Amino acid sequence: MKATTKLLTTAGMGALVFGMAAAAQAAEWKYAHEEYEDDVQDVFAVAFKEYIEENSDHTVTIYRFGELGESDDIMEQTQNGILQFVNQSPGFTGSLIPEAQIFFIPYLLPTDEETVLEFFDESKAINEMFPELYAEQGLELLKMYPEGEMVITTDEPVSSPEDFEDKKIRTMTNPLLSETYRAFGATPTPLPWGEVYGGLQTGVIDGQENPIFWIESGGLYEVSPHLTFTGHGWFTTAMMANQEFYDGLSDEDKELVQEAAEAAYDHTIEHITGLAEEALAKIEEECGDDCTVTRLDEDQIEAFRERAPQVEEEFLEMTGDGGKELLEQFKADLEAVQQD
Ligand code: 6CS
Repeated sequence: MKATTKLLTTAGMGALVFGMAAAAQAAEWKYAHEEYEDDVQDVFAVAFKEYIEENSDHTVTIYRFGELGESDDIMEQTQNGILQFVNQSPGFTGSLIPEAQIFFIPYLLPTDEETVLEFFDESKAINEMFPELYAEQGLELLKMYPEGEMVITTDEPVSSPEDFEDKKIRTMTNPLLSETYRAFGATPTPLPWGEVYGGLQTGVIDGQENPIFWIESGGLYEVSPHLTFTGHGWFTTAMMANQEFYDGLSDEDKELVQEAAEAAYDHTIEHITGLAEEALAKIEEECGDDCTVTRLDEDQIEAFRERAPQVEEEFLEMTGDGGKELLEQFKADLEAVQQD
């Protein structure tokens, strides 16, 4: 064989081996979340997928609500390594990580959207303490973000704790949220998402809480037409990876995943700005006189707010010293953004 041919052959082989190695590195990642197409968690997931696919050879397949089961199922699949990424809300994670229930202490977060967004950006409790708590459960927390202010929907208008007497209010399945609704005077009924619409329709439950965009997109107002703005909290969610999977990534891929989560966060925050107002306008147009919208005034809010300390106490009882430290940091972070 001539020397030049031999050289070319060696170079060709090298290119082939290099190509095979690059192909072997192109991974197919699976990502599940709790919502439907175009809902907030889906907007996040699609932005994450697009960033990954535009900046690497990897692909991301998104699974939406119901495709792989309920919220608890997709968490289990992520912990078992069947899925690489999951978006699960503290409303469900609270039964796994008790400290995640902090979001259900009523009136802890303000209602002002700008302050809340700044809090999520800058909070040490959110960005430094929560990742450690999730890591204890084999999860690499990538982002926590708000989806919208909580609004209660019921079968009759409500404006006081007395109006909640005998009302069965569906809660997500963490024990502290049940405590909140007990404190509000209602009978809490923890249920997974898949049972909520039917439960409202059949009268198994008399009401539920969720952000306005979800009340609109899921058509909850059709079966639970009286909306009350109580100002008691925000629907918060979290996106994470299986930790073993994440730890096994190259430094380059870890950076890619972090950047994709950042890009998805920025895009999602932009998406939720003004979303509640748009969704409420759609509900009012669809529902007309069949729906009512009640915005509690300060005195009415006070009747609910004065019941918050008993929920905070319960949180501390459930979470011990770790919860106390988290709550103190959470409050300090809030104070810092409220002073700005
Ligand atoms: O209420 C729930 O269970 C659902 N709410 C929202 C806004 N997202 C997913 C969650 O499962």
